[in-house]
Amino acid sequence: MEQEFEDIDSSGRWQNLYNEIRTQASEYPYKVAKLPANRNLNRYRDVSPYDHSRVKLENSENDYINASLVMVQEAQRAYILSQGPLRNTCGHFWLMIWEQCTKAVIMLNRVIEKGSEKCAQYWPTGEEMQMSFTDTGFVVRLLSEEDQSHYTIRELELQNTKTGERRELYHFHYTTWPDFGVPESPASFLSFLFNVRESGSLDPEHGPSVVHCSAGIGRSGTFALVDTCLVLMGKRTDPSSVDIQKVLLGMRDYRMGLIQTPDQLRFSYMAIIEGAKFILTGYSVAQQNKAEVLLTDDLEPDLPPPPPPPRPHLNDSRPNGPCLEPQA
Ligand code: PTR
Ligand code: PTR
Ligand code: PTR
Repeated sequence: MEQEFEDIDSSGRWQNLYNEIRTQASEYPYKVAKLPANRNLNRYRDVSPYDHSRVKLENSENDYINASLVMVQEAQRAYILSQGPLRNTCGHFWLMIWEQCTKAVIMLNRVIEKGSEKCAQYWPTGEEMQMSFTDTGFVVRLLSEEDQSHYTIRELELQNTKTGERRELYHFHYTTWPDFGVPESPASFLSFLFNVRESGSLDPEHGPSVVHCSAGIGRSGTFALVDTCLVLMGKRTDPSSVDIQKVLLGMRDYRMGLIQTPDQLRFSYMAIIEGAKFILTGYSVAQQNKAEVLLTDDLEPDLPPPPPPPRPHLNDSRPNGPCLEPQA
């Protein structure tokens, strides 16, 4: 994989490779997204969820939300990739999170980018400021907030006012990734990803995590691709058999436009290559967090050769709990 990366770099083929992926990607109908009734529920005219993989709201007059369930069977991963909520869809967004038994929201954009609103402010910014979404009956509170240099981790409480139940969930917010751009370094991104993984939110005993940016395709696609490829490399006896382009094409069957620039594709390769060095040597998360230090300082960490530890196989079924039957 490293050799492949070097070759593409030295021959300047990222644009070609990206174009190939775009032409090879299949297209599917997205009729529901285009119904007149749903017009004001989409942030961008040209980014729609396919009908076959869209997430449906269950307890709502209109079941439409601009979000797609992206599944990679072999990795036992499922993510909901979503547009950044609009002001008039925040209630729908929380309803989806509740119904899907989501444990973490992974946000990769800022509310304001280049001077305009790229996503509604859908969570409270202070512990004293709860937010109510009366259309769907949810109340959200901020329980804690921890700032890192490139991201912020929050704990939120989501209350369903119709049943009185409350759940806690994580808000992992990467704050330094420009749209149509890439994170500052693989290390800062990997530190973020390892934190998300360590929370257990991506594991199959929870519903799918919700990953969003502004359109829910460029940055969100990059995040999902890197995570999935790292899972696959950890599972296979031959990690080098993981074909990044093939994995991306597979994910594009579930949501259009995943990864929006040749440089985001190049960054995905870098993050997968660097991430694999940590995953395959079975480093603990504490050590993985040092990735940031090690890699930012441009020191090649002196790692032992990678004997892939047998990763525990995650259960297919979720244990009994308040979220018994999330959408498969
Ligand atoms: N792909 C975009 C287009 O063709 O419209 C290009 C684009 C780039 C759009 C940046 C928006 C961008 O962000 P902003 O609207 O904040 O300038
Ligand atoms: N039509 C919009 C544009 O090109 O600007 C759609 C769009 C916006 C697509 C943002 C991708 C975007 O990036 P991301 O998915 O990372 O928010
Ligand atoms: N902002 C994007 C654009 O207009 O270029 C929106 C977009 C959506 C672009 C999907 C491309 C998409 O699919 P693909 O990358 O496969 O062409």
